[in-house]
Amino acid sequence: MTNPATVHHVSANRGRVRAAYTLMCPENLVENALPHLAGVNAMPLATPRSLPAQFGEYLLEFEAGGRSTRPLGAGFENFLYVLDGQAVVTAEDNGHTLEPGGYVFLPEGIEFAIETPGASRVLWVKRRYEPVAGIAGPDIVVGHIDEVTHHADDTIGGTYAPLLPLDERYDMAMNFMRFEVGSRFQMVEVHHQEHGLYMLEGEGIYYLGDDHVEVSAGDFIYMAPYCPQSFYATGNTRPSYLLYKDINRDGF
Ligand code: UGY
Ligand code: MN
Repeated sequence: MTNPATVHHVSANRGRVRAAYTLMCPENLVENALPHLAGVNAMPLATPRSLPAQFGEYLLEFEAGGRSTRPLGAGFENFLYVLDGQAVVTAEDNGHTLEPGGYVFLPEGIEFAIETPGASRVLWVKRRYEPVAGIAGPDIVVGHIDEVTHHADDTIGGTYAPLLPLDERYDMAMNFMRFEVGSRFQMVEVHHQEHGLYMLEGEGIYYLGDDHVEVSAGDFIYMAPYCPQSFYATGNTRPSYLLYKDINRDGF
């Protein structure tokens, strides 16, 4: 059973689809299968079928022994982040054993296999790489959230830590954002990049378009280009989220 049966009634639903954003909460997610994944509940959070997402983001719930049965990721660059459990990602004959907070980025053209010895949850982000003449493609990146550098950012009232290099070879960022309870953005951002936001810890209030929505760990928000956005950190523990953002390209 995927979801604890805590929400039975539409009046308690928090999921939303609006012109500029989608909010999906754990109680909204429906079990789903994808090809070449055995023993894996592969739930799309954002795809081109939602608002105009130009990337895919999936929550993969592995049973013990869940695995890919053929190479995955062809035609895309791929990012995998372990939320809990352990996952082994193999690419170019190298096996990467990822613990919670561990991640791997594979440039387009590198396929991968994935398996988990025990039950595990993994976020998978994929997009088609946008090459630019005269700029080399990105490199493989393997890392862990405990090893990244956190930068203070007054405009968001918190810190951000890039999990990937931000130089112009990369057309996507995955940033770990963390906030002190009671802090808030100092501005309402409106920008041409889109976001996939997965709440890792804590809770807060997200201002999206014309709405204020309560969010907490396990929630996912897709923000379309130009979606007005601002965050207030509430609750008792520091909220944090993992944020996909397209970078270094203008979308033409
Ligand atoms: O980088 C960003 O655009 C980030 N500050 N946005 C967000 O957290 N909603
Ligand atoms: Mn933003």
